Amino acid sequence: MKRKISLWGFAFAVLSVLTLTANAQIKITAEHNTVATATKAFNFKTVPPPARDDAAAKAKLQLVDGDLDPNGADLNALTDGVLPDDEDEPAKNLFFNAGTGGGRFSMDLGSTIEIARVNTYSWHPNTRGPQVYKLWASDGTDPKFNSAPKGDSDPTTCGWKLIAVVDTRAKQGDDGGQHGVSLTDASGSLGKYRYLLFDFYVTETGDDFGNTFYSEIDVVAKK
Ligand SMILES: [Ca+2]
Ligand SMILES: [Ca+2]
Repeated sequence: MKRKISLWGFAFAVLSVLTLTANAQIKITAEHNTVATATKAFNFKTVPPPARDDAAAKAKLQLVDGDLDPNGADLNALTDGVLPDDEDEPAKNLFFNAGTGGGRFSMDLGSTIEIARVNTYSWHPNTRGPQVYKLWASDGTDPKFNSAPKGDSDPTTCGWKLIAVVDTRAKQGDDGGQHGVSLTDASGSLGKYRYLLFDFYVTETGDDFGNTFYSEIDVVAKK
């Protein structure tokens, strides 16, 4: 288990550097409601609240690498439009298994669409609140396209484009509460894609419980 954590951590450090040059136009908006202010409405300053009828609602999700925590929900919880009612509700969140360094899953939207934004939401009273992840996207047309590249392989070598590296951990102070992230592009479109690939990472390795409680992921089609 220790080995797995360091592997994912290494991949994260390497790819963080690459992203800075790859996607200068992508805007990452990360907002936070503290434990005291978070409510089940998931209201943020500018990040829209989670939607039930977004383009991810009918997407097919597949676990590519890693183990989900049996105390949590399955992948469908990310796109079902259902939100936890309070800050520590394992059954309504997806999270990777305790003691592991996170994992990878894919989302098939069914057809290629122009994506205006991708929003991710999480809620937990302490270190499982913030989000640390990478997102790739693909239209699936590259002859080398692999829809399920394992966690130790670089998706950009098999038809994926890195969209964003997200890290909402506070530089200092409390990370607990609700985190809402919205990925947009200055052009109004993130691009035309059918497949999304997420790597979720632990927020800390001080104990076995660093895997984030993810409540929902929305993919919003450009109108
Ligand atoms: Ca949704
Ligand atoms: Ca949900």
